Amino acid sequence: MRITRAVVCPPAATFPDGITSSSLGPPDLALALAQHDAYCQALERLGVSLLRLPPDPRHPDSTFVEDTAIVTSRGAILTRPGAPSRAGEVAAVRAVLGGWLPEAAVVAAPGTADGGDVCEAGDHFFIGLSGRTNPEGAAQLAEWLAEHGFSTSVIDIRRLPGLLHLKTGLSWLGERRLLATREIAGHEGLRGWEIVRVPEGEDYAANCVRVDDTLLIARGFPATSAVLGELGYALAPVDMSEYRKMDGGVSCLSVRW
Ligand code: CIR
Repeated sequence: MRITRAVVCPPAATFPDGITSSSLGPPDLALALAQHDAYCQALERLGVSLLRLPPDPRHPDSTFVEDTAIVTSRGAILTRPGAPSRAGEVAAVRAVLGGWLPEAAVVAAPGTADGGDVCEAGDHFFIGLSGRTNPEGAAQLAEWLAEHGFSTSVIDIRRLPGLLHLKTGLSWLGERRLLATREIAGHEGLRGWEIVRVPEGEDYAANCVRVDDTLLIARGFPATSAVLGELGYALAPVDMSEYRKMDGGVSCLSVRW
């Protein structure tokens, strides 16, 4: 799917109160806002029109909009986030998507699912089973995607402690090619796909977003940038330091379609 639109939501004043497992310290809100601005500009330079939600201080993690919806070329499905504190984030995204998409399905209880666990790879979707996306949620996503003509496979990452979401360690680079951390690269669910491994020590760079032939990637990971550059991708680096402190990566800051 060629990406032309994205929903974004800047961090609110409560952003440092969000969920995190990182020990990198609290995020600097002013810097996070500046990084968000630069992220938005990078998407716009790549031809993506943005739908901007207002900051939502009631939900500290609301800037990670990706987790609330999956939008495909054939429709959208709203998630039911696995972290209870994030459940209320879906309404704002539902409202903004409603203006653009005729119908949006929803993940229903007892299912839970986060968009960060859904990796689109053309007509195939990898669905991560994680601490956030449970088997019921993954099954509902798989059923909905199948009804819309997509194939799916489930990748269980519950025993891979370094990964909050599937896409924390996996990104689609186009055609049959994936970028993956070592931790996930050998997963049997990825057999048959060409895997580009993220160089040692740069796992955070595994989460990137492809827009046409350009990859939006985290700045500061030179070995990964070199590998991707050699493969012929144009790179659009963005500063992510403040989002990394809250366990967020490049893809988390937008819902794209
Ligand atoms: C959370 O723990 O839910 C947020 N602090 C980070 C969410 C990152 N989202 C993503 O990877 N799609």
